[in-house]
Amino acid sequence: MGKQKVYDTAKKAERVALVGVIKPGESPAQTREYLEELAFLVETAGGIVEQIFTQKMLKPDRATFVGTGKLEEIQTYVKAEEIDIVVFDDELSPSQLRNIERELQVKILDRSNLILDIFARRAQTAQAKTQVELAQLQYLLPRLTRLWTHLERQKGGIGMRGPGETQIESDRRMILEKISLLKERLKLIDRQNETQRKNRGQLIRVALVGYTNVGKSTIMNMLAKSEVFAENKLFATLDTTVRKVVIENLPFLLSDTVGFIRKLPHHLVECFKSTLDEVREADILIHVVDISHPNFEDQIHTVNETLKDLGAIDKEIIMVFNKIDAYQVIDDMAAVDLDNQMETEDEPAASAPMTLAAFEKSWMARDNSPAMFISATQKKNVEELRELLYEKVKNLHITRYPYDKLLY
Ligand SMILES: Nc1nc2c(ncn2[C@@H]2O[C@H](COP(=O)(O)OP(=O)(O)OP(=O)(O)O)[C@@H](O)[C@H]2O)c(=O)[nH]1
Ligand SMILES: [Mg+2]
Repeated sequence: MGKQKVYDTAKKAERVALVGVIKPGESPAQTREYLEELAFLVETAGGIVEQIFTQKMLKPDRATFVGTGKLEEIQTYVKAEEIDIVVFDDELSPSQLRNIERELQVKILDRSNLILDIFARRAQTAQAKTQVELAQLQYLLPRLTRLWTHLERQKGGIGMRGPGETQIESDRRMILEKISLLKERLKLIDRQNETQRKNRGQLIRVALVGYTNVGKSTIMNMLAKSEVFAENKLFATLDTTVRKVVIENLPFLLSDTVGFIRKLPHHLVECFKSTLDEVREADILIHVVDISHPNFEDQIHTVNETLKDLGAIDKEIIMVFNKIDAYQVIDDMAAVDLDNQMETEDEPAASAPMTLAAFEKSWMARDNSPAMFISATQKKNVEELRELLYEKVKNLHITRYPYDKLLY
């Protein structure tokens, strides 16, 4: 880990261009947020975003993702500005990848392998490392041909068949063997973790869930007085941490886990299912939201969809709106920077800005799951959160263990 960091910073940061397709019905503000998030992912991976290309399309082009005219425009820019990597906001099919690479002649990444790359850097435990490696190999498998045709072309275009094909076959076999080996290894780790979880006894289990970078680990540290790694980057947390928390004299278990993001690669969700067992088996979920983020309602939606996917949406959920200290009435000047780089047209009027108090009111009226508005870093309304947790955990404990008078 340490070594890797030294190597990364010593190397010149790679220059990156982003490409996104604007779908019908998507507002320019949404598109801007989506691409800002992609830019944040690139920064987290150590790159510098130099330019953003967008194109309005019904759906991405099957062969080249964007239209050929746009691709030429990107090609001209990439050459002139010595861009190292072009990152696409959606997962590219193997043939799209091949076609685009042939045109642009630089490293092409899509959203999926960018996320995989960040996960690979962040993974600490054997479990996370194995999960990421498995996801990477599964991503690679259908794209193997591309690597080899590329190589063949460099050697002088001998054609697609012949020795290249044999090589692909043996590579495929090797990768398949590795995949089944990793799956076995994961099963073993899962069994060990399961035993560990069973040994934890009767304590009520609470899990922090939410979009990436919303403050889950910061809240964990605050409630559990622990020191889980938190920072302003995406996916600071990959491994689940569980701590025993005692409020008044009531103990329960609190877990902090990997954050969600839109368009999380499918393989990755599959591979991380066991890390997310903690969420599936929790009694209460604390859904943390970064209310200072312009797109936080979209993020709530993504988290709810992921929870549905995991079969965890029907649990008791406490909504915690964090970062109220940074909340500001959103005005359109906020993201001028990105606007200048993007060619979006006639922006419709933004929806009426809302004060925090108005938002609190409207949220409480609309949804009857309990909600808290806090600032973890400024310690605002933290006591109220503790009290609410105490009540919820106590109630659950009483219903579950009616004869247990030991605790309170
Ligand atoms: N302004 C403000 N910043 C906060 C607050 N809580 C957390 N942060 C910051 O938000 C960033 C992300 O915090 P984390 O706790 O790492 O977030 P996370 O949800 O665990 O993120 P991942 O593990 O990456 O999914 C850090 O820079 C925190 O200091 C808050 O109440 N107000
Ligand atoms: Mg975290």
